[in-house]
Amino acid sequence: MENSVRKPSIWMGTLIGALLTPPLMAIMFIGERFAGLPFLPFDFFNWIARVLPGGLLTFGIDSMVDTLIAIGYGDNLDSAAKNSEQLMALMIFWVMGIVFGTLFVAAMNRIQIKQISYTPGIIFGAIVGLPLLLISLSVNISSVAPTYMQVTWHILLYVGYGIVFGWAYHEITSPLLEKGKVDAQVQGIDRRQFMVRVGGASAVLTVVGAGLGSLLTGGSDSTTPASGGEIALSTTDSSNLPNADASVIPAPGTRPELTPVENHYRIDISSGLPAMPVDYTLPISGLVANEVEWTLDDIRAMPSREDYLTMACISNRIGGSLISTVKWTGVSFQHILEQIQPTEDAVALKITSVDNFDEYVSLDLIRQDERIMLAYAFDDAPLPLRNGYPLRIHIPDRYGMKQPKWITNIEVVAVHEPGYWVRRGWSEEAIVNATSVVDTVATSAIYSDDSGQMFVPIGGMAWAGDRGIARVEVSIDDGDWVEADLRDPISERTWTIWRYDWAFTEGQHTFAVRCYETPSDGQSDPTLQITTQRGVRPDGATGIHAASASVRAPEEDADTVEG
Ligand SMILES: Nc1nc2c(c(=O)[nH]1)N[C@H]1C(S)=C(S)[C@@H](COP(=O)(O)O)O[C@H]1N2
Ligand SMILES: [Mo]
Repeated sequence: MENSVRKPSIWMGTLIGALLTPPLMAIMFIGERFAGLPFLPFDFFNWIARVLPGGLLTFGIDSMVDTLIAIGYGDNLDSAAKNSEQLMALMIFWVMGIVFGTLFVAAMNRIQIKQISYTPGIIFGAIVGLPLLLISLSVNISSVAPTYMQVTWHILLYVGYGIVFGWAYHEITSPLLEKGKVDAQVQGIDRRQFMVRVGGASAVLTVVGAGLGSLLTGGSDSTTPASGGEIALSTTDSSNLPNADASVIPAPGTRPELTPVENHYRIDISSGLPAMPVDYTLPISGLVANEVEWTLDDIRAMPSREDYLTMACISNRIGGSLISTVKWTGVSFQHILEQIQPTEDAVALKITSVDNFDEYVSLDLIRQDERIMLAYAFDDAPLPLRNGYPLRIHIPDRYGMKQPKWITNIEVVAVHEPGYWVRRGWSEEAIVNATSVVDTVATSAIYSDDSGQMFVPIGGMAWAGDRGIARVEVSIDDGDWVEADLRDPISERTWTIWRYDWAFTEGQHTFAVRCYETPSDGQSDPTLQITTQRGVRPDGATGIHAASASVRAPEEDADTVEG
């Protein structure tokens, strides 16, 4: 009889994998929302991102960013990038399910099974599930469920997944086993009907699961600490900033001088947000006379400093959106060194984060610069989870890659080693490059002076870390560089808003900008920003930003700026 059994094509396995994997993801999603259990597609993706060589990863991210900019997501790059990263994670997991489905049917076709048995399915579930479980246990930082729960949950899920695969295989072969020789046509119809039913059930389960899961949350991007218990409410009133009396008014359409905290850019190595323990403490150990383990309240009770700071990602492109300005509050690391008393041979702090990100900060640098801080607040409210709750560091004049978030441990060590991104080929010092950007050509704010001459306000920002902006110049249609007006910045470490009101001629024009940073000695001439176009890797982008706009007299005003 067995000779008459026509084995299903392995493409049936492909289809089964494609159909059965989305419901598995949906159930995992519910588990994550309900019980804080790991969501394996994200864990798997984060793991791949870590084991891939740095260059390959950067290439992948660069291509993704290029695509996002090309399809018009340039303004919202960081959240668009996170979303596409998550989409990519789901796709990869699905494709994996498809591959496994194919292999499963191929394997089943080789072993002759005479009656229904759960064993092959369970074995299959274990083969797929075990490595994923181990990966999850090693990289997951967002789960709040105890380990035994995580293990039990995934064993159940994968045994179930395997059993359903086994059952599906049985269903597509059993009519033949039972009825013996059946003609190919009947066989085809049976299989087709079966697949349609599985597809329907799979679609229902997936939609219900995803819907239920998202009902349980405001989205994983919530700014409320998952387990910190504090709600971030900004109390900073932007009409009350230190530069409130500045005479230069930003051109309409210039970016907000103070970034609303919820719009602060976000860049990190994981697709999800980590969970921080409710009873968080910060241990500082290693080469110190006085080991400490501080609670957040201990740290908040220390003498604090407040600084308005602009921070940018080293991956920010010229004119990009990975740059923001808010008020930071924290404790000077000089104060912390006094408490812990590093020993003679101590050289650096090794800072480790919940996501295994790490960076080193030299003690000499701290001793020279009281501004290096352990920060706990943005705009007077606890750090949002996405921006590093409960503690992060800030070092003046460095790109974000030098500023770990979600700090869980500080060890005082004798050797300054390269940190997470430095090991992956990025700049060792990561000193920010001076940069300037055209935000707006405010064609809707065209005005005329007494003589009837019409002007269009042009504006944007310039930033050079803690070095300060001495001068900004604009060039229209490659003409001479003319000086723009500078608004007093909120602080010497925030971006400077500039404005230039141009006596325009109608038409399509190009507006380029460049800045000069204040020389460190305060004596010599200001230094021009690097104007050579250079990509972000490894030292951060340089080059001139320009925008083009069509400018007409107000009757038929055009309001378009193209980067
Ligand atoms: N723990 C941790 N800290 C981190 C990172 C990270 O991936 N993990 N990314 C760094 C990078 S590359 C940048 S640009 C800044 C971004 O900080 P933000 O997300 O608050 O804007 O965080 C830095 N600190
Ligand atoms: Mo970054």
